Amino acid sequence: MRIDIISVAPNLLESPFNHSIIKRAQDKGLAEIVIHDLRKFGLGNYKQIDDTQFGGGAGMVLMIEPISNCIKQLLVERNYDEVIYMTPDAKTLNQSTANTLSLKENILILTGHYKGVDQRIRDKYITKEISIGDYVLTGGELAAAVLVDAVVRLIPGVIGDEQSALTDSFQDNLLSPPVYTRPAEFEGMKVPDVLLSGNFPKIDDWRSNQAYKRTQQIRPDLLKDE
Ligand code: 6GU
Repeated sequence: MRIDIISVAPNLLESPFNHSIIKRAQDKGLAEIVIHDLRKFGLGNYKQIDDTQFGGGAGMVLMIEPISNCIKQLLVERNYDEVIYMTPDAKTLNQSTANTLSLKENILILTGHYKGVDQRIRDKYITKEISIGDYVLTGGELAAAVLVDAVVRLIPGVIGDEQSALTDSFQDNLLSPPVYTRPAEFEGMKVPDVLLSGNFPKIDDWRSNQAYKRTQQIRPDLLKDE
């Protein structure tokens, strides 16, 4: 999968993609992530990329021309299955969206800043708008990093243990059950007997029950979704 990201703060995106599993995915050739600095497409000597909004009001708006020029240049090289705009005024990212995106070949992500982008960019180029939750970040970069992480880890071969991505919290709209490792007892705190029993059908049952109980307690809204 190829992921292009247009950003006004490319430095913010360096670290998240250059470590651990996402780095390994790129090293293995399973994902190619390329960041484009919008400033390079800025207008005039000052490389202007934003301006005050028509109609008045506080905050700067990302201008149409630099973004349009950047997108047009990228479209010369390839077509995109989705052109995604990261913005708080959109539907919230969930596992189902991540699953769907992980099957795509080419994705372009535009990260917003300030008051957002000129609406005409959204109208003309954007095929999907994504928020990562009901709170406001200073820019879309960290949100894009969250999206890319959630998507890339689902590409077959990225996570060693194939089972692992499939049994995540949310893959079945349930939170994960509690997990334990050695020692079996620490300062009087014991691991539930069932997990040490070797009775795997019973262990599966216990995990399902715990997952359901946890979901009911912490995220009852997930049980109502379907
Ligand atoms: Cl995608 N961008 C910004 N700036 N804030 C957010 C967000 C995105 N998602 C949640 N908050």
